[in-house]
Amino acid sequence: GGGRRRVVVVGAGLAGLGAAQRLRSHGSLRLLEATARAGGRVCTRPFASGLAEMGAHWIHGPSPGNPVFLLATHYGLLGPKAAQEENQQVEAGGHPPLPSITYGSSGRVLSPQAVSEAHVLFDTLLASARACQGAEEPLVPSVGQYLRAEITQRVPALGGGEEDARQLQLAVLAACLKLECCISGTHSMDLVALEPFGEYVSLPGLDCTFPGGYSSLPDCMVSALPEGTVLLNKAVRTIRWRGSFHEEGDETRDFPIQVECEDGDTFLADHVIITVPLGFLKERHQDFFQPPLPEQKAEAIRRLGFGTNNKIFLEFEQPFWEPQQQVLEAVWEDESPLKEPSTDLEANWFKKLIGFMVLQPPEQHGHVLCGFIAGKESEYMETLSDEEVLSTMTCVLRTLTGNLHLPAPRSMLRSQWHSAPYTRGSYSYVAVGSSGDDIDVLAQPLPEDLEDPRPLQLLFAGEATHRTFYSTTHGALLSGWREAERLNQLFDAPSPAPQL
Ligand code: 6YU
Repeated sequence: GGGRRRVVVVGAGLAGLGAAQRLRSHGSLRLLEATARAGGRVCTRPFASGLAEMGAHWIHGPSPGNPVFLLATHYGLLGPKAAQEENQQVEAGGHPPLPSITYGSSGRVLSPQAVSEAHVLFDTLLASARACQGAEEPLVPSVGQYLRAEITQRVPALGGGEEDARQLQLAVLAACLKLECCISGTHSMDLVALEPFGEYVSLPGLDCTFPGGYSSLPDCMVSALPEGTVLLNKAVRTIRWRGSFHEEGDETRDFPIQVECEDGDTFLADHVIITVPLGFLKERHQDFFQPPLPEQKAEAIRRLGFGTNNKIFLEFEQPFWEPQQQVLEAVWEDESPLKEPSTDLEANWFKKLIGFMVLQPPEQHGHVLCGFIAGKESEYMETLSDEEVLSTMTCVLRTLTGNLHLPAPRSMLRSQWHSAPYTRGSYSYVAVGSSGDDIDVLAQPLPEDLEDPRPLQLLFAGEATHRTFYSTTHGALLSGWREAERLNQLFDAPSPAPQL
């Protein structure tokens, strides 16, 4: 039975907490978390007069097929609007249509009609990129190359063939590509593989947020676990597996695994569920596992993509936007998807910023904008001081609004996911040179063969192990449940006859 088996879960994000929640052998369960809090990439911080989501922002597709939506509803964490049936049926494809205004780099508001024309074209091209799934041999390897080829074909007709209008269309399309980089968590769409792009599944429902912060969900999950299950500030250094380890003074019980922490503590186990981010695995997998992982698994870790998307929160004394505006989009008018992007990060990093979302409602948050920026420019931003980021953002907003006297924000807060030693980026994507099969390989337990005398020593969960919901909180949660269920089945199975 499962009662005598010792299970260690590494990482207390939604995958680790989900696994702990579902395991039916709580007596000997330990959840080791490197940082001082549970939640991982779900991380709510106080900011201005409200809250700032440093990581996950929305429930993508809040509908009955979404386990995060169901769990949040069960704990009573969602607002009345999210609970409405019609809200759950909207097919928004992940992008709620919010009232927006688009600023150009010449300091003017761009024609909503021109902007919307480019958006409609981009959405059409993106949908056709998704439809390349299963294509025998896609003509180009990446989503970026595919989109550029399609845009190139349409250049003569763009903007009705008039030169200035055409350039504006191209500039808006360049901004659309940057937004797509944020969504995919990548530096460039040229890094995102075309053929598997359509494997990602969007659930129905109008994306919603947590009124009390996304962290209210992992907080509830921790509270529901037996006291003492989660150990914080317990960073795992090495997982020794395929071994034979004993507690001091007890030679009768033999464990295949020893988990060694940075502080010298060790935990013996029969099974370890590893939920550390792919970014951490990419950097550390070679010495994190002793013996090292089999080559096929190491290859999947190297090949799959893990990039950076960060947020910059700005608090203002007074709003400079109209109350109905919810999105302020930024377009650099001389850009085009058909031109090479600048590589001078120091001079141009801020141009990767896609614009800002207005945090709602202002009565709760104050006058707060949330900017998004992905890729190498985002990683460069992480190396700057708070003062430098704040003054650059002030310049950007003055340029875009054409108001050189726009007051500087009162305060600033930004995420730094690439520098975070236990994350090393934001979320995973299927990179050029990899496929959905790599996700499945990453998810395979070791040893997988249930006939092995000590099967399922290492189990792998986390958003990057979910083939259709990677990069999301529901993908993370489902992956944790999946691995818990795998162990539950092993525990429930009749033990093989002892071999004599
Ligand atoms: C979502 C959203 N969202 C924005 C930003 C980020 C992410 N996501 P965790 O990292 O949580 O847990 C692992 C733990 O392990 C952690 O606590 C570590 O400290 C610990 N650890 C590491 N090493 C250790 C060691 N050695 N020892 C012990 N412990 C160790 N998801 O649903 N809605 O709005 C966003 C967003 C800025 C950074 C997001 C969003 C992603 C989720 O946050 C993320 O997947 C899960 O929280 C991960 O949970 P976990 O348990 O796996 O790891 C076509 C197509 C395209 C595909 N993409 C489209 C979808 C768009 C995704 N959108 C995201 C958007 C935002 C804004």
